[in-house]
Amino acid sequence: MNTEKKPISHLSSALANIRLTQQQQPTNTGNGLSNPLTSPQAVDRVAQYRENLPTEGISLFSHRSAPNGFKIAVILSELNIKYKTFYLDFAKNEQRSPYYAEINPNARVPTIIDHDNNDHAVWESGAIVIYLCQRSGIDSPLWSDDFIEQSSINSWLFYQASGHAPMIGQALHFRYFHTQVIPSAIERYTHEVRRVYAVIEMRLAENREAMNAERATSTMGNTPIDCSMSSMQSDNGKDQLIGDSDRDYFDTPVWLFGGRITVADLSFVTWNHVVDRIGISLENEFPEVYRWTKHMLERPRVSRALAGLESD
Ligand SMILES: N[C@@H](CCC(=O)N[C@@H](CS)C(=O)NCC(=O)O)C(=O)O
Repeated sequence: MNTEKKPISHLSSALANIRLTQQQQPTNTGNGLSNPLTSPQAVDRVAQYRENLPTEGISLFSHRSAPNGFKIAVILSELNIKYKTFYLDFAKNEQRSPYYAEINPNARVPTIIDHDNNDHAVWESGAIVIYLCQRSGIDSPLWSDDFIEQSSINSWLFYQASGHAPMIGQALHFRYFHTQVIPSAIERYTHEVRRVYAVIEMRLAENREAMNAERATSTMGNTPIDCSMSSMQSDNGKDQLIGDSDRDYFDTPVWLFGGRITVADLSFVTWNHVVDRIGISLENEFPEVYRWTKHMLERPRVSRALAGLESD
């Protein structure tokens, strides 16, 4: 039997191959801006790009193994916005290029430049997601035209950006990149990631119950005999009746808010994709989160974005 662990995506395999020099280099100051570029060509690449910007669509500054960057690619793809990705090279400290710092003072990815809007730049992934929704128009199916509903979507967006991604990031850091092995730090952040997923699991399970209660109420009394029922042998040899509604109890997708997929759900997908790297099995530990992630990964525009393909 082949016991080699198969990566769940090119994202997780890229992450598995990352070395300290490529990702989290220790820096002297908070945002690392005092750490100069290690290569003059790096300045040129970002500067050159900014001198010859595309005239339409969006430029996305990302990195080939950055879940926060792919998060924006997924949203751009789902909103069907034309975009071009510029992959920064962290090994050359391109994220600390002064040309990049002008559009992202935090020197991280992602950042976007909107060429259809006077080359307006937006940084911080949560802010970018909201900007893209508003840019697409309030009737986007992934967003809402109602400001109360928008606030509920935003709660999940902020939860993802402030609670979910950073905790996984810290767990990865202490597991793979920290200069010393500190078991208590690994344990603390891995535990926190589990807590974050437990909140989501609970929400999805509640939504599934509500969906099924609603279905039961709406069909009650309408069909005295369910024609979709089929016979199946149980362990004790007796026939059992299994209805389609039972069979698809778990197959029907449930979403965080509003009974439909929104950017709130999609903002989690890239990090869910790499969480196995910190020893968490969504399939075994958080079955609703696992099914939810699977439904998102099956969307053609999500898989295209994760494969680095930019438009239909
Ligand atoms: N809060 C930021 C986090 C951005 C972030 O940490 N990005 C990572 C990649 S996923 C990065 O740019 N790392 C480069 C570095 O640490 O120098 C966001 O959501 O945009």
